Amino acid sequence: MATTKGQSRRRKTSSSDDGPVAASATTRSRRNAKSPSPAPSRNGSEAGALDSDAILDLFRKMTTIRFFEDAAQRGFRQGKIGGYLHLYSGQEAVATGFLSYYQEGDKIITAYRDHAHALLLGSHPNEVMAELYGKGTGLVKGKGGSMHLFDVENGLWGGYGIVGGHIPLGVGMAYALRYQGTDGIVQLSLGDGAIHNGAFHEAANLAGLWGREGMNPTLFILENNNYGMGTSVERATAMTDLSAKFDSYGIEHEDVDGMDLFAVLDVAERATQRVRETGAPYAIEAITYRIAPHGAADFLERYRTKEEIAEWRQRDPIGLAEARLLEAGVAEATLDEIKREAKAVVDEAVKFAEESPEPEIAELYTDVYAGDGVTG
Ligand SMILES: Cc1ncc(C[n+]2csc(CCOP(=O)(O)OP(=O)(O)O)c2C)c(N)n1
Ligand SMILES: [Mg+2]
Repeated sequence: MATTKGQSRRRKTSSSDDGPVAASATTRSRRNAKSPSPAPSRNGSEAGALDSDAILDLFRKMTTIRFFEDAAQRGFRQGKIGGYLHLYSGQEAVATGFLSYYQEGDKIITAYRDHAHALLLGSHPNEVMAELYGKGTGLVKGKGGSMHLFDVENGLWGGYGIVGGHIPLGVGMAYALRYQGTDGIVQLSLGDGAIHNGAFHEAANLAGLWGREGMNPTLFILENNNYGMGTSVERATAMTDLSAKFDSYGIEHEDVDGMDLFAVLDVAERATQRVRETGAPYAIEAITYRIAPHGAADFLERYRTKEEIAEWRQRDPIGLAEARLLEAGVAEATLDEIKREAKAVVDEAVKFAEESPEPEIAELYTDVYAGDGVTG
C-alpha cells in the first residue's frame, strides 16, 4: 500500500473537532489510513443540498473529464499534443465535489493538473482540447498548453507549472477579495509534493495570520494522491500526516475520502460556507490516487506496483458514484446515456482541436505585457 499515515508520530492534529465544521466520525477515523477503503464512506450518503438531477449532472461531469483525459492521452501518444500533459484521472471526485460550491466572484487556482478545473468551471471542452493541441482557438490562444489554462471569466486563475508557485498567489488573491469588500473565496488546490515547498509555508503562515482578522478566505484543498512524480509521501517527508502541517499556521483542517464524490460534497459544502462566513482559511486533505502516470510521457512506472494501482482502481471515483446511483434506483440505461453524451462531447472537442488552425505568428507579440498591447 502506498501510504499509511504515521499514527505513532501523530499528535492531535486538528481543533476542527470542536469547530463549526467538525470532522465527521468517518473523516476522523480515516485520518490514519491514507489508503483505499473497501467500503463507501458513511458520510457518503449525504450530498448536501443537491437534488438527484444535480447529482446526475455531477456524474456527467466526472465522466466527461475521464473521457477528456483519455482522449488527451491518445492525442499525446499520437504526437498531436506537445509539451507536458498531466491527467486528472482518478481524482475527479475532488475537483467535482469542491467546484460544485463555486460561486460567482470566487477564484480558483491550481497547479498543472488543471483540465478538470477548467471543464468544471464552464470552459468549453473544444477550447480546452484546442489549447492542449496548441491551436489558435485554444482557451488561451494556444500559448499556454495543458499546464497553463486560464479562464478568468469563469473563475479559473490558472494553471501553474512551478510546483508551489501558485500558493502565495492564491493566498494573496484571497486577501484581495476581502480587501475589496467581497464575500468571494479562493479554492486553492495543491499536491502532497507541493506542501513541502517553501512557498507553501510562507503563504500558509500569512493565510493563518490574516485569517485571524477575517482577511483570508482561502480554502486549501490538499490533494494527496500519494505521490509527487515518482516519490511517495513516505520518501518525501518524515512527518507524513500532511494536513497536520496546517496546524503550524493556525489553520484548522480535516480529511476526506477523495475517491467518494458524496463524501467530498458533504465536506465541500460545509468548508466553503465556513470560509465564506469567517474569512479565515481552512484546509481539507483529500485522500486520492491518480490512476494515470504522473505525466503522459511517463508510461514506465517503477515506483508503484500493478497491484497497488489495481487496488485503488476498485475505488475508482466514477465507479463508486455509479454504484451509489444504481443503488439509489437510477436506471442503468440513464447512466449509459449520460456516458454516451459525455463521449460525444469529447469526440467533438477532439475534432474541433484537430481541425483548428495554428496560432497566427503575430500572436507571439500579444499578451506579453498587461495592457492593450505591446509598447516599444
Ligand atoms: C519548483 C519545481 N520543482 C520541481 C518541479 C518538477 N515537478 C513537476 S510535478 C512535481 C511533483 C509535484 O507533486 P504533487 O504536488 O504531489 O502534485 P501531483 O503531480 O501529484 O498532482 C515535480 C517535483 C517543478 N515543476 N517545479
Ligand atoms: Mg501528488
